[in-house]
Amino acid sequence: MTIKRQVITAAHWGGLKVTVENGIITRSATAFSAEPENELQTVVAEQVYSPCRVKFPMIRKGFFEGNSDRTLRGRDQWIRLSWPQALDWVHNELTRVRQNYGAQAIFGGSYGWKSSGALHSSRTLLQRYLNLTGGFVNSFGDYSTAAAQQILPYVVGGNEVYQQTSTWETVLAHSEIIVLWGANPLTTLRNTWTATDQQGIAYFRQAQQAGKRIICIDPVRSQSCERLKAEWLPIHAGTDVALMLALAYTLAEEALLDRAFLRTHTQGYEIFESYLLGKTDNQPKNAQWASRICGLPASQIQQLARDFSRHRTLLMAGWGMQRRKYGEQPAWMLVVLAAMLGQIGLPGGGFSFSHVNGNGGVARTQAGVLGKISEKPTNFRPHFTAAIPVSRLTDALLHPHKTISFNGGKITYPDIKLIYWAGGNPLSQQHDLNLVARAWRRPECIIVNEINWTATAKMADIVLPVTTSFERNDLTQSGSFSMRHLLPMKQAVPPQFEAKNDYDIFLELAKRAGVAEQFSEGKTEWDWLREFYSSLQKCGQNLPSFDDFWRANQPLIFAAEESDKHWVKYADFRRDPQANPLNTASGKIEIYSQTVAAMRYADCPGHPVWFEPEENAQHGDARYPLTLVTPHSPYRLHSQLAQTSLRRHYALNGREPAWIHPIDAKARGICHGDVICIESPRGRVLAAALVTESVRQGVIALYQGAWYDPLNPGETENPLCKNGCANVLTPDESSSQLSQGNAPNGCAVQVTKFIGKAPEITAFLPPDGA
Ligand SMILES: Nc1nc2c(c(=O)[nH]1)N[C@H]1C(S)=C(S)[C@@H](COP(=O)(O)OP(=O)(O)OC[C@H]3O[C@@H](n4cnc5c(=O)[nH]c(N)nc54)[C@H](O)[C@@H]3O)O[C@H]1N2
Ligand SMILES: Nc1nc2c(c(=O)[nH]1)N[C@H]1C(S)=C(S)[C@@H](COP(=O)(O)OP(=O)(O)OC[C@H]3O[C@@H](n4cnc5c(=O)[nH]c(N)nc54)[C@H](O)[C@@H]3O)O[C@H]1N2
Ligand SMILES: [Mo]
Repeated sequence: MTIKRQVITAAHWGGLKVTVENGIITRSATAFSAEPENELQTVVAEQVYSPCRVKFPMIRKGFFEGNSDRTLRGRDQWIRLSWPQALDWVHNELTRVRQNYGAQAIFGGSYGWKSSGALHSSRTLLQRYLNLTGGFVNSFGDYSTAAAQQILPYVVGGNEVYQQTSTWETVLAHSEIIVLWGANPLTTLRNTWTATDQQGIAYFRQAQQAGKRIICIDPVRSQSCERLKAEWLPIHAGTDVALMLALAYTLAEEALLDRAFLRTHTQGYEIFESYLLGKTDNQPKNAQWASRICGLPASQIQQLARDFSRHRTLLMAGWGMQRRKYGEQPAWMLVVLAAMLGQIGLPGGGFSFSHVNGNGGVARTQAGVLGKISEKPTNFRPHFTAAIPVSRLTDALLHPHKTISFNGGKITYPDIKLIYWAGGNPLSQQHDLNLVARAWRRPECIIVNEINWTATAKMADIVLPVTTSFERNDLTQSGSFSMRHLLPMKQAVPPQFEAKNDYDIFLELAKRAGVAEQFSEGKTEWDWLREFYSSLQKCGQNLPSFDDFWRANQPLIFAAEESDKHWVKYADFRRDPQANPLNTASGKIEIYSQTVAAMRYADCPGHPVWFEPEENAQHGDARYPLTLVTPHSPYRLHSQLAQTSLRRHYALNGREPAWIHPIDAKARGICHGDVICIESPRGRVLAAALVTESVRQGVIALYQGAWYDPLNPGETENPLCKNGCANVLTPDESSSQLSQGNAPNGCAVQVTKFIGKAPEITAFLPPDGA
């Protein structure tokens, strides 16, 4: 007889219903009856039973034997340890490094998207443990929006990217034109930091059905462009600021700009206008000028400016175009363009940075905010704090004690001797991976808690096997702003092999360090979950008891008040800017910022400007005439789920697909499906040519998130990546001195047909001895 049960849980990709038959997961699907399809929800069983899993605590042979050759990382044998042995090793290494070099030598920044859950949050738990044992070097900021989140507070008083935006009800009622500016929401809304509610996808469909004009400005004809049957403006990668300036110029030239709004609600337009009209540099930023840069016809640019000004237009920005060198400029200039159009604060008009990520615009419900574990126990004050910008780790490893500029100040790098990572995959997700791999030879010890044998785990000295979220109990909310659901994350099956929860690993380590009581605050897993749940009850909601909620095995669904559905961002500011000033220096929208200007950064002056990308076809290295963009994939979350059968949706002849325009392919004798080699000044990867008119000529699109798979790592400086990992090609350069963000998009590459027998992909095989 089959014993069948269903449990409700959740992941970044939404609320899940998991079917367990005779103790084995057989199926997974959405937890809700009507929801946009999301294939990411269907592979829970494959995640849990993956051959990629780390089964036991493991130590690298050379490290175990005291061999100081760190080039062995990534190619050495592995030895199995018992849990007590492994925990002793980790404890002793941390103690040794702490005693010899102090807290500044321990890097616990551990950036990453881990799994959802209020309790089993790997990075937080790692940092809680490190705080209690003497402190560590942290990282700040993120890989997602580094440039935008630093510049926008100067411009509009908030970071915008992680803030609620005008509700969809107002968009559907009032917007006539929706511009997806470098945005692919039907893909990116499939995941959020907690659990996606996917509501935004449904709203985009409604906008399409309502016959709204949707325009995609993107070098790639994205999934959203295709499925929403939108107009595609195939802009050349990295040239958005030129297009925005030309739209602004046309508004000025044809007297279509809202001078009254600029006067009452903005600061510094005149200074910017001198630049726009070419008074400061003899280059009017007109449509003809921009056309040569961005590749769209001048007449189309001019017409677009007229259309925007004559219709209620909402400029919805994605984040890919700011994930690049000078990434502040497109974010800032988008706001300036919207200000000139004068529709900011009107329903359906203006700009937004969160409709396309995090399901912004889905009305806030009354749920309140769920409690969660903290990196600092109650009433605990850390002994030591230091942090570097998250994307500067490679630079810090290679150049200890170097001082860099950041946002008007200075930061000096520490000398890192030990890295502890839990919940990220830097050896696939950080940029210029061959350089990262070399930098990772610097520390004396690298410890990784992982579910799978990722490249990061393979590059470590000690690897501790961790449960998936389907092997433990937790809680999460869905919707970054709506808080629409509260989801029980119920254990579907017991921990596989010898995997442990991060919580229990750090509790064991805390015991060895004599701080277990502070780590757990005397609470069990259930005590924590009850406490988090009660934080919602305190928000005034009439919720069932925790036990009833848990037993019911159902999400709680919250609704928005009618009044909250009609919220328009900046409406109050628009109505009365004196009474409702923005949180900027002038209280207005800063087209020119005295504060930014005073930093005197050549790479981020006092108003938005066009910077010619350094790596480009006209002025760059003729050996690399194509431009690479690295969008997020519809069928994985970064490197997560790359090991599953979702691969069938995108792999071409078993390899990562690289989108290439037919003209570029033909010029290189490349046919659809051919194995190709993509090369940048930093490295080479193998991929398969997806010959398509859905990418602009001159641009190559390669999804981010492939598992780094170096051929003969440690033996050569720049090993070929067999598995098309885009970050072998991308530069480790920073966006600017203001944000010190990451800048992967827009690097220069060349593509050639690969001749001979292509090496097999081994990224998904566990290493020797494992
Ligand atoms: N070229 C290029 N590179 C990019 C980007 C790009 O656009 N282009 N995007 C950047 C962006 S926006 C981001 S956010 C980053 C993402 O970079 P990461 O967050 O580093 O990427 P993930 O693949 O999500 O890595 C999460 C890892 O955590 C592990 N994990 C999951 N759950 C748990 C857990 O409970 N415990 C532990 N210990 N581990 C767990 C997973 O197995 C996985 O290996 O990538 C950046 N990299
Ligand atoms: N399915 C899925 N969803 C995700 C993620 C995932 O990995 N998979 N990751 C999550 C995370 S952590 C983040 S930060 C967000 C990322 O969200 P985004 O940063 O918005 O996503 P991207 O795919 O990097 O970029 C969006 C679009 O910008 C285009 N683009 C790239 N360069 C340029 C340019 O120079 N100009 C213009 N106009 N367009 C350009 C790309 O082709 C792409 O279609 O998504 C989140 N959601
Ligand atoms: Mo991100």
